[in-house]
Amino acid sequence: MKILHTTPAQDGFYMPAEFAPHEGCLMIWPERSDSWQYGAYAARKAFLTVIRAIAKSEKMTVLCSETQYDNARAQLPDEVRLVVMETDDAWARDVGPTFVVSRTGERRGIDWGFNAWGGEVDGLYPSWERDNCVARKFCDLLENDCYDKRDFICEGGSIHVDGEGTALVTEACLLSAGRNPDLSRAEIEQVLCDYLGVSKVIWIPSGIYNDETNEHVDNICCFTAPGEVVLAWTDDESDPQYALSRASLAALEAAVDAKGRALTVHRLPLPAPVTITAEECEGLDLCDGEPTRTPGERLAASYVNFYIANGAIVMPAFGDPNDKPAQDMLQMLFPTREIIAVPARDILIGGGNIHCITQQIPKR
Ligand code: KQY
Repeated sequence: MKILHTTPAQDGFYMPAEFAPHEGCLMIWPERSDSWQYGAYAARKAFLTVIRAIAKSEKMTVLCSETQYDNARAQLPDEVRLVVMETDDAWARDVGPTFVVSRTGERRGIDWGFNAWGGEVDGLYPSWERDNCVARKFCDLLENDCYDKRDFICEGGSIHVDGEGTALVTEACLLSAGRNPDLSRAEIEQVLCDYLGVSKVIWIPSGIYNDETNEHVDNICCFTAPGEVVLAWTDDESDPQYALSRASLAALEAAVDAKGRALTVHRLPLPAPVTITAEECEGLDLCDGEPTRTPGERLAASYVNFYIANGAIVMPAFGDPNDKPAQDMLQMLFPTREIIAVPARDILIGGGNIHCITQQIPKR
């Protein structure tokens, strides 16, 4: 594997859309006891349901610690590849490489800098060096060359692309003080263009209320096809999310993509606010002497956090009346894929959802 110091755009590489065909998917076995309640037992069951759903149509690779290898191997389906690699937590989307492909059938990875969503400013755990090494190690495993962009803090969940020259990001995240405070908005855009191979960046102001990633785009808005997005939506004007979704709608309606198209925006309903219980908090260990959650805290639940597999949409379900309308809308938008709804509360407690724990590996 070569470490590259050129840029994907200058080498003719670009990030494909998530709805383009995949070779496989990367996930990480959950273990961290201040992220996953009661020793991650319930989280593992939820992750396994996601793994089985994706494995129906893609090759799955799971990373785990040395100490969890036997336990994970015993529970994972035989066809899933399990690799020992040390990580700080289980957010494959954010710590795995962002893959780029060329029109001549090559695939490479991008190794962004990772600082646990904000480093010393507002990072979510005190040490992230193992996570920061995952992208490069995983490229090595796949024998894919890897672009070194560790001087730019970026997570996979903070970017979406349409595969046709457009990227989608939130200002709340990409301009946050804990990411790249020395770069201007224009300089950040240039990095995205150079590394994702896009020519247009659409900025929406915010993400989901109380989303501890500084409001990653992958929880509020994503492309479902070129020129089409879903936006997490509530009609409840008393919900703090209302103003955030409204402002993002205005930005999307004012935007055109790289090909000059106006976007069609599908409003995907949100579940009613989901809060963590005292019993769930009781099952979480302290992080650096501090609790990671407090009883009654609102979690960043959203149906936008789905994974697009080759044969399925794997979406989170919350036992909410809007589970079904959200599923119906996704079926309408992805008519050839099976919609698999996975009970996702035990993933949400960790601070993200299905998109956050999965990283797609595109076909070359
Ligand atoms: O991408 C994500 N949503 C990851 C959230 C990490 C939370 C750590 N507790």
